[in-house]
Amino acid sequence: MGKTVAEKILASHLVEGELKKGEEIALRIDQTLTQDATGTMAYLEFEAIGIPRVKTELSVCYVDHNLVQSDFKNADDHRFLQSVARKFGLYFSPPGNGISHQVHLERFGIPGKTLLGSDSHTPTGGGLGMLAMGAGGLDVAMAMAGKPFYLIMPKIYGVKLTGKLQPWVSARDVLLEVLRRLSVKGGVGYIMEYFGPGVKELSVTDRATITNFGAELGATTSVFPSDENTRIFLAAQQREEAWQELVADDDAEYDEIMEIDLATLEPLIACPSSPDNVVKVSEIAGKPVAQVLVGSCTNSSIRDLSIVAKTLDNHEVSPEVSFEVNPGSRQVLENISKAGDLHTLIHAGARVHQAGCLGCIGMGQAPPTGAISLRTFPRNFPGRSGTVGDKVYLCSPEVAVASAIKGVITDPRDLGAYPEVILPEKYLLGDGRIVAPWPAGDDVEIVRGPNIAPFPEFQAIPETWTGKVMLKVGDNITTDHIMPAGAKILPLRSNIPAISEFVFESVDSKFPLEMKNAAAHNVFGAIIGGDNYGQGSSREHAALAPRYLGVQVKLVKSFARIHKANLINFGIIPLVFSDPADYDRVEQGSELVIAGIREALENDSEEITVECDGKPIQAKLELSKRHREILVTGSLLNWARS
Ligand code: MIC
Ligand code: SF4
Repeated sequence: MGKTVAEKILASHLVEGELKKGEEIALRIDQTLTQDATGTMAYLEFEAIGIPRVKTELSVCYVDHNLVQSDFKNADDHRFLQSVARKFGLYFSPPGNGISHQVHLERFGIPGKTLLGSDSHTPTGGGLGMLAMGAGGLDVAMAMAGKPFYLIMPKIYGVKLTGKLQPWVSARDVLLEVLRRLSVKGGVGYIMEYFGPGVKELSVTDRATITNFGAELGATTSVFPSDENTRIFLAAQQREEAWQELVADDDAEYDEIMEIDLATLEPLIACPSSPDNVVKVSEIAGKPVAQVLVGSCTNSSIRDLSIVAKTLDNHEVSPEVSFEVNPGSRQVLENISKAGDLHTLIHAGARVHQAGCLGCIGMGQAPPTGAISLRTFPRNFPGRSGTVGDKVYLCSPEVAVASAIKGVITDPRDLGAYPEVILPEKYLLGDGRIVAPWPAGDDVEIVRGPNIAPFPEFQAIPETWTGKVMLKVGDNITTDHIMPAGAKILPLRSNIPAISEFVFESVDSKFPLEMKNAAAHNVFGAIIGGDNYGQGSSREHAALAPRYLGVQVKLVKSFARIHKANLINFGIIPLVFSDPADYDRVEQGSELVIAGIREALENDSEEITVECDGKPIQAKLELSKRHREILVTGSLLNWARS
């Protein structure tokens, strides 16, 4: 039987297991990336593993999230990261150089390779034909140490593209359409693979918009073939030698298929406060907007900013709108400035910022109270912008700029002729600030500021677990709910005791204090959740900080992939209701007893009884052999050491 692109890459990187859907497999990882907000912890973990130098083909340490330096903390972390990159043999991409995913696509991505990144949008690399996956920092640290990456062999969801996009409709709308059809949990357990005649109508950066935003489906990753467009992109990056053709066999089979005729798509928009809350722009046109932000790893390529600039050629930004542009990388900035587009943006009234994540993770750019903010970002989870009760909409650069001009949500087709963007054959590379790995053996000292706290140690789990339900939440809880980000909290990412004070801040601000009071009486915590618990960011802090506070069990209807892996890595037992209706039988404050949990893990039991206020409830242990061993020792680090 023929193979899909994903299956070909999986097969060539398989080191343990069999490529049977639903079974655990281990993959060799060729490249890794980290960003600063998850990277500080990942390198503390790498240090704890005790390997002197990274063992991958290539590893890059990016600084793109924590760019606002309101005190010493972020600046200290930047220096720490620069020094670990030197010591352990990584490339270092400094602040202002761009968003990890954009820069990696431009300068390092290679078709057919595997990439593991400590950020959920790592699948951006799928636009180049890589198998690029997000993971927790500890999994990335293990990959840097030369260990394989473990995952449950996903199913393959084929997305057949036909036709050609109409003017003013772009790659963003393709994935908004997929999200509209499948929802934020529709991709869980799948690799989304794009094929069909419509693929050749999309450039590599269009494809990267789609694979990046595909993270919001909960998919393991998304991938495009590597074809002539891929060669053209790599040639423009002066890296044509990295190209190889990689396409699915004609008789390849997909587990599911959906078809999208690109020609039938209209401009779409995701309404507050979930990426799958999608409607046609024309349905909500006319609502006043206060802020329009173009940028993020989803939509900040040269093409994206050029189309915005070309549209603004004959227009000005409405005085009612704060219109801001966050370029994806220094390369993007250099190229749009050489082409004159940067001048157009500035002249038309844009506030142009340094290249980086910025407002996408609440690092500045919070919108005004009660006002609509339109963003070309991937996420609009409640409060992520930094403003309580925010109204964030997600859309294409075309919809963003049209709305910035008119001051109201606008279908860009109302603007008339669609400007043409002609990209140069060779880009200015803009990579002069990237520092290549230092030679091995150089005596480098790691620079540690006072913001870096030692890594917490966790105990093995007991034979019988007793504790209390400290919080009960509903469906689609994001890691932004569990461990919020933003300019105030992000600088604490390398200090678990400090950051744990903010766990579940927007859901129940008393949670950390109540956990501490419980811990003082030796009472451990459980959290009850609904479906797709832990969707969104890969931040392992959403497991690590609750664990530090004493959360040891999570009992939910279903988990998001990366969060579940992070829970296991830090010794939190992930239980799934055998009967989802039992969710209603557990209350906040319920007392839980799980007798024989250790034995159940050791004996490969697939179910366990949880006594809830004296009444039995059945829960599933959906865990591999390796997961069980890790949970028994208390954490992946304990397991690796043993
Ligand atoms: C995000 O977009 O949520 C982030 C911030 O990039 C995260 C990583 C983090 O929380 O540091 C992600 O996507 O994994
Ligand atoms: Fe940065 Fe936003 Fe992309 Fe996350 S989603 S990596 S915060 S730009």
